[in-house]
Amino acid sequence: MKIYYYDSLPGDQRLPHESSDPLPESLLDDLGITAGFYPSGEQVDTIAKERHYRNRDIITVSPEAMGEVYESKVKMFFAEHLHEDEEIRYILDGSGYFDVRSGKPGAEDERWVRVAMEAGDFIVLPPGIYHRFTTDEKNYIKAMRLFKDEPKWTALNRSAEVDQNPYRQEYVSTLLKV
Ligand code: KMT
Ligand code: NI
Repeated sequence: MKIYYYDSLPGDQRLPHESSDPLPESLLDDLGITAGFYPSGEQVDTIAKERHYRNRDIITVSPEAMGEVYESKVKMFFAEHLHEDEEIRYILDGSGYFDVRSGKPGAEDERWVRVAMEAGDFIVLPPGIYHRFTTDEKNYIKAMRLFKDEPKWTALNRSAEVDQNPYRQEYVSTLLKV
């Protein structure tokens, strides 16, 4: 797993877009994100149990697996959005990028942070954090998606209205304390 500020220069979203700006050491913590490496799936079972996750599925995002809808799916995953539930992903194979918003909302330091993930990496995004996903230049990732109860797919794309969502407001209040 590699973490850096996204350079925000034009160009395909699947390129690394790595800026050289130094990243604060505690950034993921400050954002309420848990991430790491699990060499075996057993540790996923443990975290799922601890957090009362009862459901999971496995998704492969690639042109082979998705056919002609691949490009539109990749664009959809890349729209900035939030969920009212945690988002847990465990990468089984391939690689891709999770971009998460850092900084105080609306402030100049509200920047994208890119988390480059590969097999064995996991990430837990808190409810209310704005984020997006893309495959990288290899166009292949296989990931486990974990859910507390029913698969809750609802992605709320960023808007003035979603900025006021109670889960968003709650998340922002934790950021302002940091
Ligand atoms: C997401 O949250 O955008 C996704 O689940 C994308 C597929 S998981 C690699
Ligand atoms: Ni999401």
